[in-house]
Amino acid sequence: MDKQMNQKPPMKNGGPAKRFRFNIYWIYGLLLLVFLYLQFSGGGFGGSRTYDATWYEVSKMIKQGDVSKILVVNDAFAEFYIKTESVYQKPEYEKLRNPDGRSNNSFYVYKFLTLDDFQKKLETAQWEAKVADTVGKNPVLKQQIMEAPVVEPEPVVRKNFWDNGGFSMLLWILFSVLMMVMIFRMFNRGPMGGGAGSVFSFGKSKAQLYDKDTRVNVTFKDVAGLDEAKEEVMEIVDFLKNPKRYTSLGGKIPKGALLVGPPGTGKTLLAKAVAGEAQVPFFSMSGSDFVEMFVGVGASRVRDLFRNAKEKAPCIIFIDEIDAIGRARGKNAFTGANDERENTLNQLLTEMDGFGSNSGVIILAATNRAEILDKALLRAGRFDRQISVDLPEMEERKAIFNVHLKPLKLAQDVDVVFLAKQTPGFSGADIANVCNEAALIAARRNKKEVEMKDFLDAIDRIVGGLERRSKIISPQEKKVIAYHEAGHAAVSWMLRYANPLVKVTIVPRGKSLGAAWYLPEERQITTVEQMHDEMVATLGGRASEEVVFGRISTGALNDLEKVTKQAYAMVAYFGMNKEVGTLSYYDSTGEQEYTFGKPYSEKTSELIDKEVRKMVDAAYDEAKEILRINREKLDQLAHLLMDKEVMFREDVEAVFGPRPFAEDVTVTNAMSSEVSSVVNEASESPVSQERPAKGEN
Ligand code: NHX
Ligand code: ZN
Repeated sequence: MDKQMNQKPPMKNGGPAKRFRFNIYWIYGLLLLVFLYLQFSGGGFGGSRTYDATWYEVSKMIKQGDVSKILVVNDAFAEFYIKTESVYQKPEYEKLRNPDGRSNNSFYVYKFLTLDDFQKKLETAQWEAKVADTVGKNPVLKQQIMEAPVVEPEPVVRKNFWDNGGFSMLLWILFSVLMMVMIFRMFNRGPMGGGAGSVFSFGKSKAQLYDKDTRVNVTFKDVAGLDEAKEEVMEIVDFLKNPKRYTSLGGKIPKGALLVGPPGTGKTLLAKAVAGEAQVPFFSMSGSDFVEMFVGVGASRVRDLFRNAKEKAPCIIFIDEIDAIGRARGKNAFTGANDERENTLNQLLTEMDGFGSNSGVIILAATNRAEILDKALLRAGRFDRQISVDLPEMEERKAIFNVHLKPLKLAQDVDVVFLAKQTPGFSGADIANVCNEAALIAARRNKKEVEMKDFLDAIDRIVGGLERRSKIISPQEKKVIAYHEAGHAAVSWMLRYANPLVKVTIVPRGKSLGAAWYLPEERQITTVEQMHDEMVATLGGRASEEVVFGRISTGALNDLEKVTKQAYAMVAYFGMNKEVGTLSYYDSTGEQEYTFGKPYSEKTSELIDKEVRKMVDAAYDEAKEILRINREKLDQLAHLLMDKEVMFREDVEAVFGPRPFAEDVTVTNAMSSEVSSVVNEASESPVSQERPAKGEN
């Protein structure tokens, strides 16, 4: 179903041609040969078994006429073979029988002291047997019996594998096989069987090649959303298709472009679409494929990759997760492993400079953190274009949903627009996951079609984790949980800038025991008021516990963590605190993170702590105040929750009445002029902490 994420390579085509390939099966074959050799050299494996026998036992077999053959091996011991019919008729030979019920290749071994002695004993026994047989027989029969041939011992010379140093030879073979296995294991990291996985191409690039035979069949039509990125990338396609147009004016074709964006937003898909549109060969590999524990391997893989690419030019090289090799050099220089990565990076830089810019090889690379890449990679002439691939917005999500919904059997009630609205912050991969999960949920419920409810449950599951209804929660705890969540709901309902509530649940899910779900407004900037109200709403849970029970719990851990971080960011990063001032201690370069301590003095540090504390205290007091004023409504909500476990926006509305400022919130969504006016308002008004209620607890 999933064009965006799971493009499987149509075919693997790592190295040049299929030549003699060494793999683990050769070793198995070798072992089998050794085994067969042992089998036929009389090493004593296989179906035939031998049993040591005393003279008493052997002579009894002779006297009973059961012996079919006697072999005297190397003048050292004798092998007594028993007639097959005796083996299967007489119980004393049971152990010689084979499961097939017919054959009989096992025998008794009698070890004698001297050959002479053995022959004498044998003759005596055979004579005794005849004599015994003749007892009570008529003379003719007696004569016949006495003259009948006896089983003559046949001398055989057998070179014994074990006695001729066979054991040490076997050890030696085993040892060398083991060594070979170990060596090939070391060389054979990565997928077996592919040309690139074999010993002979160690140090060759592991890039997957998509060319004429295995053409990439992704085009821009398959890429939903990402309109700006597509436009940028379209230019690259044009470079590859009509290089003349650009070079004739003296321009140079760019060497590379960097696709930057959070995971799952479709960077790889976009790169594939470029190759698909341009109809050129496409080399794809991951940055981590270059990294190997052996020295020089990464660099030689880079060299090999570029050599292959130049042969196929014009073409595209795509390096996924380039941060694996492109991280800034010279950091954490204490580990030796770093050097290898630096070599690889240096080689990559050299190669990018090395080929003429008109040779028609364009390098696309993807990363989710451009800022940690080495500056040398980003300078002009290398990855000088950065194409940002962002999380999809409403309309784009709608388009992505449409792509992924196509293969599903949908019920009438599925509303793409609603789904897109309910999934802010989801990436393309997340949306693909939602669609798939919805189909699985519907299948589990034995439905013929995927319904809207399945989609909503899938979204819940992806956001909040698995439901854990089996978790045992005492009535006491349930009450606390219900009041905690009802607190969130009540406080957020009464706050002008808090995010609109979607639902509240006290069904344990993932790691949390309950949750209030909001629909975050999709906005680019956040005002002080919005941050403040969000903090108050987040503290509503703990505030409710305190107001209702006078006793607080550990359950607010996540809430407090979030609030503390937010307050800290407001004070130290966004310059939103009067005392600390319009300063930002944020460091977007990420360079001096470990070298220096905090970029402010001890005094400022104390001030920041104090102001953060003040801010959170004020928000907490505000939350408690709201709850005290609306105590009955809070009780109603909590009891509703304890009854139903889940509560929706409408239920809260039924208790509280329509949200006081609802219309203000929805307006800011659409028009950008509206948003900017809100910002102006924000910057004029003082940091809003002069709200009331520093009261009794
Ligand atoms: C726990 N989790 O881990 C339980 C399962 C207040 C109803 N003990 O704010 O789930 O209580 O609005 C060690 C000690 C997490 C580890 C205490 C990890 C506490 C979520 C917090 C709902 N919804 N909180 C919320 C929640 C919790 C937590 C801890 C811990 C609850 C609350 C976690
Ligand atoms: Zn909470």
